[in-house]
Amino acid sequence: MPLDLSLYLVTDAGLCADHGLEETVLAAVRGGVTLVQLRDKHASDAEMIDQARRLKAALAGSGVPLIINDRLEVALAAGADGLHIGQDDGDVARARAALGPQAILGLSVQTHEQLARLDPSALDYLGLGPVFATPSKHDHAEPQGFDGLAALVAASPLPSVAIGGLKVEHAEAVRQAGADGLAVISAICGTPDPEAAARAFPRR
Ligand code: TZP
Ligand code: MG
Repeated sequence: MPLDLSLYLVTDAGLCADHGLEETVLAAVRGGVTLVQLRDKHASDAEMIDQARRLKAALAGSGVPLIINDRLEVALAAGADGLHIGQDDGDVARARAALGPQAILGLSVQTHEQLARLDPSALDYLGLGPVFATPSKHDHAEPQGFDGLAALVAASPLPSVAIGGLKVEHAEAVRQAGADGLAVISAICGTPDPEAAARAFPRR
């Protein structure tokens, strides 16, 4: 299955609570989301494994992969399709070795130094940002804007997805910056109609 980064939904337990996590994710997939990342900074590993297994079952047959944020052990235990890690979330080589060659492995990158250091052979894609400041991540790095994003994309050895404060109206600028897609939390989760919110993004 080729990796389609065009519209990447990252979940948030609080923002997805209105319609329920599974229902929000399924609605978003009906609306055109191409990749789902389960992200929960507060759940225990056991809770996250349970959520991941339920989401994985719900997504069966959709062709949309389920990626786990940060926690390698959760990704392994839940049989998820992949893992997304940040700069401080452990070793890329170790994650690749544990997950095997078929799994999707993504890394968040904020700077050119980080780009210069990474081993692209162990990774499938990069998350680049934040493009804008966002209340959805309390400890985010300095916002890049679209010029900073374009510079990171130009230096990236891998497919990339932009993240951070992105809404429908930014899709064209993200495309022009060269990224392969947008990753969003609040533009879909926490909206009154997650399916319509996803559908509003331009197809690629
Ligand atoms: N990483 C960088 S910004 C961000 C993450 C997880 C949050 C993105 O959320 P939103 O609501 O799309 O700005
Ligand atoms: Mg992380």
